[in-house]
Amino acid sequence: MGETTQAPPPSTAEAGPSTGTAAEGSKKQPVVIICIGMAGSGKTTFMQRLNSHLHSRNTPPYILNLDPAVSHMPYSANIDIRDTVDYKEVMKQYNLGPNGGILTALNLFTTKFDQVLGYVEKRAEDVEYILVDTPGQIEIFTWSASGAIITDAIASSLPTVVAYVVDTPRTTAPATFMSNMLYACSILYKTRLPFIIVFNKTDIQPHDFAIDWMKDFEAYQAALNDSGRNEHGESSYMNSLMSSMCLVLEEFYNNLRAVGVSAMTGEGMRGFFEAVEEARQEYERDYKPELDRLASERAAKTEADKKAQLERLMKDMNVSDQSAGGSSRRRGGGGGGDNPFGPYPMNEREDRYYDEEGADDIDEEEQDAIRRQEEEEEEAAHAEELGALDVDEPEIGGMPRSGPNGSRGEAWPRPV
Ligand SMILES: Nc1nc2c(ncn2[C@@H]2O[C@H](COP(=O)(O)OP(=O)(O)OP(=O)(O)O)[C@@H](O)[C@H]2O)c(=O)[nH]1
Ligand SMILES: [Mg+2]
Repeated sequence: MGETTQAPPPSTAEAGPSTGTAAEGSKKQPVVIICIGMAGSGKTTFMQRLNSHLHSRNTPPYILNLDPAVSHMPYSANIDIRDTVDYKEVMKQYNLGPNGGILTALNLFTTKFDQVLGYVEKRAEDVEYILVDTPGQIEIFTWSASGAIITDAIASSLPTVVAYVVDTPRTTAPATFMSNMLYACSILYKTRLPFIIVFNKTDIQPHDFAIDWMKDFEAYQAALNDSGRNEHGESSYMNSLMSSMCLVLEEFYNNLRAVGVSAMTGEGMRGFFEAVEEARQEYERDYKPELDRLASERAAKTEADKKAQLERLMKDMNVSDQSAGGSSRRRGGGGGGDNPFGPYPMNEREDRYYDEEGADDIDEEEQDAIRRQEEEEEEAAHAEELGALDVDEPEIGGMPRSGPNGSRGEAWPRPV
């Protein structure tokens, strides 16, 4: 069944295990394929088909199951949400219905998704494809915060593609086709990821009609006209709405690729993997640079925040660059180069009491204390020259002459 195909270039297979030299950029990252689709569209069966197809090519994928409610899985997943949360237990404990239980289970799982991503990233060296199955109720994944968090987390780490699985036999009516396309459109614009529409179950219903409708507005219009007239031959309100929407969606159709497959028989796998390869290139071309731009914007903002905080701190301490350079201080030395607080050593911060401008504000007593302090310091400096500071000096009045780091601030209480 799984037809032999060399969809992705053979270089990937070669580059995989053989290149241990980590030549930058030579090893392709694996592509993550997230399968999304309406309930019963065949996501899980499609996952199984991809799995067996990739095994037949000797490139087994890494599989994540995010559907907590699946009862039978035809493949074994490397990471399975059911191993972490039991959605039935969640239903009981939180008093929820089935959909609420599934959503809450997914939310709980999302809180640990950084760990999951860690595992995925570790295995990214050894695999070419990472497959992700999503819950049956599409809105649980596509319209929930956790779905968005998971998708964004994966997509910011690895090339990611959305495979939107459509139940082709159930889309033959123009109205259902249109609602499926609208849904696909909303997912595309929400995730902004490269998108592949996978018309599944082509063993029952070939998908050519859908491709015609997507490419040719008039073909869709004709189908609408055939299907939706009332007994008087008038077009219904629904039909006019559909035909307007079809026009709107033209732009959307241009932005995606559509393939037909049968998850049951394996038909169309080659076309699908070709589309995946194209989508990967689109990710590298459009999505990645945008992602990098956002990341560098974030980094620049963090840097600017840090700088602003530092400036605020300096302002609070009244050590702006201008005052440091311009004021006439008694001691201008002190090598401000590496000192984030300005050109004076930190233990001379009290020097601002000596500022001529500020001196008037200090009372006599305070000035005396400062003078005494200064004398002590000059003595110490002199002693240092003579190497006298190597000797343990007795404490004066219970106060050590200097603090553990030689800091005057610690050695002397601030004058009151
Ligand atoms: N004939 C045919 N049947 C298919 C195909 N793919 C899936 N099915 C059938 O469609 C039904 C639903 O398939 P699933 O794979 O469970 O669909 P799903 O989207 O995972 O379903 P939920 O997770 O419950 O939403 C099953 O009975 C499958 O056997 C296909 O390509 N051809
Ligand atoms: Mg399923």
